[in-house]
Amino acid sequence: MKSRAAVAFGPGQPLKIVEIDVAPPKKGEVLVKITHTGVCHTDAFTLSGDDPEGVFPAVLGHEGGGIVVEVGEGVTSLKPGDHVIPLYTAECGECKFCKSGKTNLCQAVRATQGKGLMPDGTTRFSYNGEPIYHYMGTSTFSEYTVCAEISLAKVNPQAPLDKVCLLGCGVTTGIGAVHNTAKVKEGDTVAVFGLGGIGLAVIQGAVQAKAGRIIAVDTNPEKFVLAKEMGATDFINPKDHEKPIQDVIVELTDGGVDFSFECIGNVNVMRAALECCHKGWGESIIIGVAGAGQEIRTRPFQLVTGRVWRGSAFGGVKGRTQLPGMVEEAMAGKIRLDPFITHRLPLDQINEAFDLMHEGKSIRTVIHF
Ligand code: NAD
Ligand code: AHE
Ligand code: ZN
Ligand code: ZN
Repeated sequence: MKSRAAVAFGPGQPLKIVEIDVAPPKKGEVLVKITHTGVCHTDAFTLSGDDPEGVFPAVLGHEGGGIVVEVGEGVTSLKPGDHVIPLYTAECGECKFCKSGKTNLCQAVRATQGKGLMPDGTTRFSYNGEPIYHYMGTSTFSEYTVCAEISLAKVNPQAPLDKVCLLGCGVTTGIGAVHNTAKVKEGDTVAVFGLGGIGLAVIQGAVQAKAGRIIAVDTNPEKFVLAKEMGATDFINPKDHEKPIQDVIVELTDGGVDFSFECIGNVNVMRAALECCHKGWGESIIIGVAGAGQEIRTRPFQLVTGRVWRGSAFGGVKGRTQLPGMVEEAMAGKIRLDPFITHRLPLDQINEAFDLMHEGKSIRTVIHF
């Protein structure tokens, strides 16, 4: 079938809106009509060419919501008409990772997903007869996309897809990192580096966990307005200080924070986020994605003296099991989505969403088809 899509033809190039061909779903696959998609910084990261897994031409997008149109052979858990959120972290329930009870990082389709291919090693997208690659197993920047059955969470059909699409990445990642990865407890002091969609969701999670103090850090002071509205208690612009920002935070907090979250993808900030943690127990969670060749550094003494470095992907959330419940929480007002949606644009204007993000003007732009 034909589908309007925003195609990334090469690194650093604007997306091009074209009509692509989408082949029917094969065994274990599902054709989804995407109604809405957010634009996450990771889409911009991959488009920039910095992603070691970035392949072109590709249909990017991984923060979407849609409706099942057709199911392939053997698909039993979904049927046409079901409302779904595509998952870049699948959940097969059967692999070593799923069964471990220790991680959400299902590996059932991860290898092919990282190559921009469906699990059988081929692509369902083409343009002028030439293959177009998939992205993160989701490719939500297309009116129609094909996902593995295990890469789709079935959600309440009453849920507004133009909002709950944000649970496909940003909001879930931030909230999940607080509860599943860090396990923030009442009264804890938290520092959040980077106040985009991820950082704001961390603040929301920290408020839910009843953190005592939530220190919001960003080089763009305009981001403090929403961070405050979300529940942050302290605001720091590193540009206002001559000292390293970790020293400023350690002084402000009588020795450092209980938890810090890096929500930028800057390896220097990752170091600062670790080093602002309290000696003996402070934990720093890396959420930001850094480019090819980038590495983190600190003195091992930082770890010897009890600080912990962790990472979090999709907030440690198991998508098929847990996302439907998070959608219910959003519908019940327990998870706020509205503050994240600063802009709405039609697919034709998707490049403006990237501009708004790079200019620091948006938190999330939701694209409609
Ligand atoms: P965003 O661009 O909306 O927000 C980033 C924020 O960081 C901006 O407010 C910016 O002003 C701020 N910033 C930039 N440099 C800074 C610095 N040196 N010091 C302080 N603040 C600084 O991005 P986003 O969509 O919120 O994504 C944030 C990061 O999280 C990205 O790296 C993205 O790829 C990553 N991410 C990871 C996961 C995961 O599962 N691990 C999921 C989603 C996004
Ligand atoms: N492809 C990159 C890594 C990108 C990355 O770390 N992705 C995050 C999700 S970002 C969503 O906005 C993630 O979940 N990673 C775990 C996984 O399995 O991909 C690279 O460096 O190769
Ligand atoms: Zn994302
Ligand atoms: Zn699995």
